Amino acid sequence: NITLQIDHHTVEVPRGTTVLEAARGVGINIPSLCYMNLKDMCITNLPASCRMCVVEIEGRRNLAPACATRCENGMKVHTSTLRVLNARKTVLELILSDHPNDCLICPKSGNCDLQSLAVKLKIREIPFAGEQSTYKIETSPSLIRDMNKCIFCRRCEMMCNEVQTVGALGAINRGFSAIISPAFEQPLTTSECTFCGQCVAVCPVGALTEMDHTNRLINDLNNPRKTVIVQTAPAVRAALGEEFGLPAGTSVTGKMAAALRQLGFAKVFDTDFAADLTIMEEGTELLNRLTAYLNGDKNVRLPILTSCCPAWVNFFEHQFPDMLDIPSTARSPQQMFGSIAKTYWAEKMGIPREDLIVVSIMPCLAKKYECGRDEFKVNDDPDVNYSISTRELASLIKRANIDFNSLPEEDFDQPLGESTGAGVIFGASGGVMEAALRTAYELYTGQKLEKVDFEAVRGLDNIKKATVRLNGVELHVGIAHGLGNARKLLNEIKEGKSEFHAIEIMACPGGCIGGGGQPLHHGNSELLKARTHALYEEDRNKPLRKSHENPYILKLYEEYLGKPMSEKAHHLLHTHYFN
Ligand code: HC0
Ligand code: SF4
Repeated sequence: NITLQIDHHTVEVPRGTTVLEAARGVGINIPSLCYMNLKDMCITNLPASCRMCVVEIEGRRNLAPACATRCENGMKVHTSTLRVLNARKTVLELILSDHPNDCLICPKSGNCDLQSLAVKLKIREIPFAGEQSTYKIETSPSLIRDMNKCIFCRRCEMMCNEVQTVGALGAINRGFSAIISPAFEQPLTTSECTFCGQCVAVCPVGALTEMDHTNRLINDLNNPRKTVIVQTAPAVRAALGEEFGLPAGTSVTGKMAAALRQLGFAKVFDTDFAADLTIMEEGTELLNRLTAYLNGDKNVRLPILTSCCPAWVNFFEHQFPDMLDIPSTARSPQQMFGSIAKTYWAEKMGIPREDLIVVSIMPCLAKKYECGRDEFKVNDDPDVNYSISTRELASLIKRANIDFNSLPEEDFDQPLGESTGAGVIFGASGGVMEAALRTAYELYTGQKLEKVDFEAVRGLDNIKKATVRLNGVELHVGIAHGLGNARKLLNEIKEGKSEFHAIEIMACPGGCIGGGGQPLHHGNSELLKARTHALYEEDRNKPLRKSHENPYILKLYEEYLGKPMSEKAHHLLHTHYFN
């Protein structure tokens, strides 16, 4: 270990620790814009480009960036001398000299690191008046890209290239013209972008934000001719509370349902219901493929890959076009919900399709894009009209003057609001696989599964593995979160080296709980762990924890779909892939 002095603290840290981390460890929050550290995933952004974290080290002539300076024995560091404060102020003034001054109407206002620093350092004028960038603002189904606001921290680039290995964003041009952009300055829509939104999740300013649908929703909720219903994704309940000052990991399922009712939705339903439905379809597909494989059918492709994450679907369609027959054909729970709501439920209620609006609340930005895919429309009417993010929901609740924290706990409406614990854990990496295992085990063996917790598939390890015995058969499953990890598993399949029968993939770190539409995670893995914990707690407390025990799912099959993978189920709940 190394001992050093930081301001008035004597600090002992392991060798290799940076001054920034050592200081934060004792509560000295040295400001930074570009630095990011996803410890559990071994990812750090260390371009040392913003220079906000400079400190004075005794015996050194120049100020040093704390994020890129390793601690040394006996080092004496000062983090807030006059020289340091003046340097930080100048750096910030320089950044602001080429930044639009429109905080009042910026989508990131109130949640912007640059704005907070300007407040903290008491910036009252911007002395370096000069040329300003004038880039066109680019919109896509999921993201808005405003390069006038980019401060070149390169966090987005790191997420897109290192974590996701998508490579849609990179630095181009030089000097004043340098920007972060898809290659050849093409729009995101024609690039390799998957709309995972991880670049948005780490952008410290308003350069990358979500496509906002809140005004559209307010209009629809106030249209007397429309019935507007809502579904909420599993991961939203584990993070929404953060927007109202509740500690990370507070589950706000009941308050969320109450808030949605107050906002004016005619019915408050749950995507978790459709997650249970997904397990019925995907689980059956897995067992069918496995049985055929065990019977020596040479045409059957294993492993089967989950297909509920739209950024992941986008990724394999773009990057592995020769493997489109491996993923499950099951639609995502979001889309299964829309499909069932606009057929089974609408028919039951006597609501004409054109008068029904289905909105989803998602932790995800790719879900916005998924709603618009042509396969999920009937006569040009989307099964899910549009999706709003956890952050957008929080802003709506605030706009409607709802005191979220004092709301009562309310239940979802039935029948599309009933779910088991298996549906809840979909929101965390490993959850879809665990849910599938709970059902596949019982359907395959005909025996009751006593221990429903599959600990091996949980957590933030990059790639997780488990082996489950189904009678005499050993089922090998793998789980990856983050598209870079997914790529590794895909390459193994391509090379014929995959050891798995089934693989779950979610595009975002930690699964949907770390989605691009959640309160920004900024690469903080403790936050992801707390949210994950909230979902497993909710699962543990549910009376039913296996998808095939959901009484309303059983009723849906009985009254409408027949059995899993039936012709009707195929038509309403399955899809195909394109490149
Ligand atoms: Fe997810 Fe989903 S679990 S992708 O992460 O499967 O967004 O939360 O809603 O559709 O259920 C996101 C979360 C969902 C879907 C579900 C799946
Ligand atoms: Fe890259 Fe995802 Fe951002 Fe697209 S949304 S640019 S894939 S990080």
